Amino acid sequence: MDYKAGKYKVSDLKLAADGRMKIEWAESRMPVMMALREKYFKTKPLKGYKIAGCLHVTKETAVLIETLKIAGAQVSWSGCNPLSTQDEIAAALAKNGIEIYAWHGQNVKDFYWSIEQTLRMKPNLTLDDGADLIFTVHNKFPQLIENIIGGTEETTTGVHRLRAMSAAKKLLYPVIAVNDAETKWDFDNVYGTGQSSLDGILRATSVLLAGKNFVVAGYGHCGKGCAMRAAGLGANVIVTEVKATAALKATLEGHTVMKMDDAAKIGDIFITATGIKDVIVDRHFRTMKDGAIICNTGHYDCEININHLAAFSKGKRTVRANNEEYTLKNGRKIYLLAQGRLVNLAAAEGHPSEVMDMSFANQFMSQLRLVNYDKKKMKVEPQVLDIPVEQDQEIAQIKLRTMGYKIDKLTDEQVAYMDDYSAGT
Ligand code: 9W4
Repeated sequence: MDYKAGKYKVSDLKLAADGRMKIEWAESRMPVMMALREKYFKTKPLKGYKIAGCLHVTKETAVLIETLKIAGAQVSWSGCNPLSTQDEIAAALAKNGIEIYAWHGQNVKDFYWSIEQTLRMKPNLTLDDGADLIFTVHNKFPQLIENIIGGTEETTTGVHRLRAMSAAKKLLYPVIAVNDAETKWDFDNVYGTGQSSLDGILRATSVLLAGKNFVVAGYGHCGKGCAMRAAGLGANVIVTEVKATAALKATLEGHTVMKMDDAAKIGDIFITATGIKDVIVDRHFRTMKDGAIICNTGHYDCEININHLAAFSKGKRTVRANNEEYTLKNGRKIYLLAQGRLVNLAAAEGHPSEVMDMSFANQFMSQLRLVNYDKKKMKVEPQVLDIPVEQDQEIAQIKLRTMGYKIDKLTDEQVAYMDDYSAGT
């Protein structure tokens, strides 16, 4: 462990060169973040502001951290999940003078110790993924709140908890719900999870998808993304659902819909994306074909009942990274990927950098918005704030521009026509 009090605690500073190369790769795929650097590196609108962040230490997060720094902020950082920190990234950030406390495989005590270190700078802003930093401030260091102008929150779960806290009048500073930006959740879930889940399956198995029966459990945004990409690679997509409207959408997208009891008998590859437990259970394992591959991309690892699988097995061995072969009591073999955990994170690299580009542009612009309120001496009540529609449009516009696309604009006459209520049809 490399530790310098008040500066960093990371696994191994010698990993910094490798981490820097990965960060540069992410930079080359994150044009919106690069455009924000270009726009703000001279004026440094965040100068004089201290940001404590608690978010997965990945190559994309490194791009966010260094963009905040380039725009003038003083930053201190910890990871928001004990298993998500990439040690080479943490090393590269520490080497670049970022205050960071994060290493892979932290225990709960290390985890909160790291968060507390980031608060020693007495931040003016917090940046969260899961709201642990906000909770730590409120529960353990309420004296810091007088210095804090606001915070931002990245995830659905975090935003949900903060809304509950706000309703109970327990939230003591304003927090922007970055998760609810259209350029965040709509793209993360469909295109990010869609591609990275297929990526995880391929890395763990290297199977041909064309011609296979690919069963997607759940047709929410993530399921839709997985189904779309599997179909693109030539698989026959079968969707299982409990919600009639979602199932109907799946059929109109060209997929087959059936009950899991029926899909279990014919599926070659199964992916769960429901957010519900016990989607694949004992009676399904009993009817599955020899060689079936099963995995999960939902947030919790209870969608596939692994206890049932183990109970119906007579043996198990690891055949490849993130791929365990279960030999069933009926003689057939089933392959479980990433132990039923999120296959896109455990067997691949999560959302591609191009997708994180937009999520983190929302983070950056939300931090800047809070700073601008402060500069204008605007008093914002403690509450969960939405992302303005203009911010979504601006981020989408920059993304399109960097991709080389131009779009049309309504003329004044067209706007007047749309708003005209004087004449009927
Ligand atoms: N990563 C994660 C969490 C747990 C975990 C034991 C070895 C989420 C969003 C972003 O949760 C995240 N457990 C692992 S690997 C692993 C990884 N194990 C379990 O066996 C493996 C996580 C956001 N994100 C992207 O999606 C891409 N860049 C990002 O910043 C990152 C990580």
